[in-house]
Amino acid sequence: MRRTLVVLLALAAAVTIPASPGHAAPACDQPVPPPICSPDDPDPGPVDAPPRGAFDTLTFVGNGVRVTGWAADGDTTGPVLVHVYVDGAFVSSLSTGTAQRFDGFAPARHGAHSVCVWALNVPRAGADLAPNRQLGCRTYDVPVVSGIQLVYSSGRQIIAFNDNVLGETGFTVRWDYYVLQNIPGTSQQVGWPQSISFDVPAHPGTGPAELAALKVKPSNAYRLTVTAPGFGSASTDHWW
Ligand SMILES: [Ca+2]
Repeated sequence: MRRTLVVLLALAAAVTIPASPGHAAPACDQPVPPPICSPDDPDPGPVDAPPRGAFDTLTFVGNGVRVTGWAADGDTTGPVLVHVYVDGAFVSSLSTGTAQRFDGFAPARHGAHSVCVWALNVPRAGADLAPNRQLGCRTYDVPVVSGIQLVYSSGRQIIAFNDNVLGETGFTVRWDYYVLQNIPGTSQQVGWPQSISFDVPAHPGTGPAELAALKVKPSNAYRLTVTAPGFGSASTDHWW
């Protein structure tokens, strides 16, 4: 019995790899059952786990995007940094909070854009760096305003539209119209393009807006344009 034990101890000693700096936790000790460590198959040392996660939702909120998802890294129980890119350009750094979730804002403009989210690797001491991980990309296409209409309320002309801008200083409304002139000696007319503009106050928040038209619609109007200075504009074409 004693002899058997001595032999087993000798075998164990024969396959033990001397500890070396930075190899305090041999990876071969971690799985169950452990793989055999031998001089021919040495302990690879600590391994940096790459971050994981998901990019769950993207919402345009009027002056930027709200992004939500989760991110985690096996090398920390703390927060993980999340970087937001719009059209390939870095715009914002977020951090995970409770339950490894992130829910944050990144500035972004109206129009059609792509948003990609990366989880930044948390390095593990003594290991080769794992790469950062792209958690996904999502796109949005939101105009400054949409659904422009001219409506009437108690005999007044009202410019109605869906306001997709947060923080505008006001809107500029422009009518494009034609002035018709007879062509002498014929029964035909020619139309000369003209325009008139006026400002209307800002609309708080986003959503349906109805703003009084400060100048009535001219005859032969064919286009109504609403501009949010600094954000952009949108038009609707129509013969009224
Ligand atoms: Ca890591």
